[in-house]
Amino acid sequence: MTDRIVSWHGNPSVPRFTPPPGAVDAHCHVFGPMAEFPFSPKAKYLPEDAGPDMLFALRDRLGFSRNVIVQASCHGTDNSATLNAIAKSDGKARGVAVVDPAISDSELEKLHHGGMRGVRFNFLRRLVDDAPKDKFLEVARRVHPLGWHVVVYFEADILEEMRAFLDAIPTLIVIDHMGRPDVSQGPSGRDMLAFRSLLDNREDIWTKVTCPDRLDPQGYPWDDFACAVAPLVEDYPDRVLWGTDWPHPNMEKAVPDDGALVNMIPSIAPTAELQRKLLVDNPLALYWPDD
Ligand code: 0GY
Repeated sequence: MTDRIVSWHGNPSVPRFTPPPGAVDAHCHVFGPMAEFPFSPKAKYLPEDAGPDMLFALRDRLGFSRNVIVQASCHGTDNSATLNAIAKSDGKARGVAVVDPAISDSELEKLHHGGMRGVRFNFLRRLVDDAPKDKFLEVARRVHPLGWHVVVYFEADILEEMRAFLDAIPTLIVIDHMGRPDVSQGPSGRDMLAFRSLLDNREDIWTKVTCPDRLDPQGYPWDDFACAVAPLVEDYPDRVLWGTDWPHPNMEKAVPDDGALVNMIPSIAPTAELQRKLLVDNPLALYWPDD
């Protein structure tokens, strides 16, 4: 790993679709700046800086009001870069942390005061060296009293082996990118049906209907994604979140235009009511419940 990579669009378009007032980009990250917040020695990719000023400029350009910043794997379990971005946001950002299972209670409290409201468990082998389910469960039990939820990132090929683990989590669960289904199978394909069965098993499993650029091999305009995902939003309108995924880690070979990502929101949430739930009501309930 030598060259630092750029995985985001240099000049994203201003979207034609206007998000409703108060819209939240509920899945995005910051990278560095490295001079202040070095990357983890275990990082699997080494990005250029994509710090809070860039993120907030994008938020405004896209017509959003707030961000949920998810600690990216390249920063390991040192949440300083994410906390720094939250602190600079004037209350317009909250976060999801990644923690060492040995973290102390007082460190967890500090993360809470810094704006963290969830913890992420990442099961992607290309991103992390290990994903110890027993230790993750212990973390989930410990963050429960803080009112946090757990964000779980896994791919469709391990969905079956995730069931018992998910069942044992005591908090609300948010699954990243719908567990990465093969959207070309369509809305009733094997992957989507298996994913729906998770949602049907527990009312407190939510998901992010995100990343057409990652999930649709046909590419822009991501029609397979829209076709597979719109019925999910319609059937589970109170349990879905949306985000840009900026700065699109590992997407340097197929960088999406963030404006185009926003333009496709009506393809998965066609009514004003669905859009309000997806972009405003649901993320506020999870990340700003006191507002
Ligand atoms: C995402 C997806 C990816 C990366 C990360 O933390 C990360 O590095 O989440 C990925 O490469 O699939 O949600 O940003």
